[in-house]
Amino acid sequence: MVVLENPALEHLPLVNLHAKQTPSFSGIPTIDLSRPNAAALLVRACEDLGFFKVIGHGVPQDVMSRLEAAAVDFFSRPLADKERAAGVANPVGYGSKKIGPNGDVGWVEYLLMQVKGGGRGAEPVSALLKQQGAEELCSVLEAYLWTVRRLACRMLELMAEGLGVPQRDAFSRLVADEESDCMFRLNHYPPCPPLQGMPGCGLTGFGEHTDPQVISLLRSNNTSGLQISLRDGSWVPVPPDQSSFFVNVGDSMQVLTNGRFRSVRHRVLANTSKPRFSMIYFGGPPPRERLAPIPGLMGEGEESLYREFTWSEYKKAAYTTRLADNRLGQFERW
Ligand code: GA4
Repeated sequence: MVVLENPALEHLPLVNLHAKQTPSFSGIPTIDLSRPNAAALLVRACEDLGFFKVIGHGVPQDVMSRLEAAAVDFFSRPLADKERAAGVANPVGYGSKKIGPNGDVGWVEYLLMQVKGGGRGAEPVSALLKQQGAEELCSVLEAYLWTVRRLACRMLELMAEGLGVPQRDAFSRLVADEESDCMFRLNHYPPCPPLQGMPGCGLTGFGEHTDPQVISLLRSNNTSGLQISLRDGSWVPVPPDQSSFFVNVGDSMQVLTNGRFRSVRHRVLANTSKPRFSMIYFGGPPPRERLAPIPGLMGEGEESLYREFTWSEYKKAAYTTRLADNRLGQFERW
């Protein structure tokens, strides 16, 4: 079993496992992309929760399990090897427990990569990995990123259709461009030792946050831990499903839809018995792209809730914040 170096459990954030439950919550919506009603269901899920599960997605099981196996193999290497192979995260590279530059920590180790051209490669981390003998990880990454980017575009097109936006690629073009600023993250949450003398407390794997990008596509092994926050502030667990994708709306999409779609807060709790592995594709726009509500979506006299900004401005601002901060707050107009 891999144990993170220098655990220092007492310095990691805890969560109250007995927090209030929402009795009316009817579960995570599951959307079959091969069904004709997918566009309408996607829109409803993005408006209600900002989160849904996708089946009928067309990503071959083999690509998903090969990437998982390569990730398991990578994380099983000694710490110094992982740091050498990917570089120490800043922000891309290999990171252990430290998330972002502003003091956030979690019971997690990860590999964070920049994805050039909307999914055509994960340079420069992937070049480094190749030199260090992680060829299988590199080659399967390429196949995975290619299919997952296609899936992201397909869902974004369906969302535009479901919203009645005349331009089919109004959202998808943002993540499909040569210049699109996408990222990819492999996370490993080792099982954490039970917390002595602290009943009702769980250890944070990845603290609560919203994703800054347009859309995020997550796939994990069959270990629980992911939770999403509902509008009333309560947290609900997301039952794991290794053959499906979990999708969340990001801050940029909330802006593009003038608040109709909800950028959902989510977090991961460490599991006491099983390791969790997750892989997340973050579809982001080109740096110079101006983020503002899509004109075709605005009602008569409706004004933007946000002042205009570019993705590069937003990303820069995001890196000055803590994970749990409300990043869009400083861009709201009222
Ligand atoms: C959250 C979503 C993605 O994982 C990420 C994260 C990024 C990082 O880990 O470097 C950030 C975080 C994320 C939001 C606020 C800043 C930046 C850590 C952090 C404290 C890769 C992203 O794009 O934003």
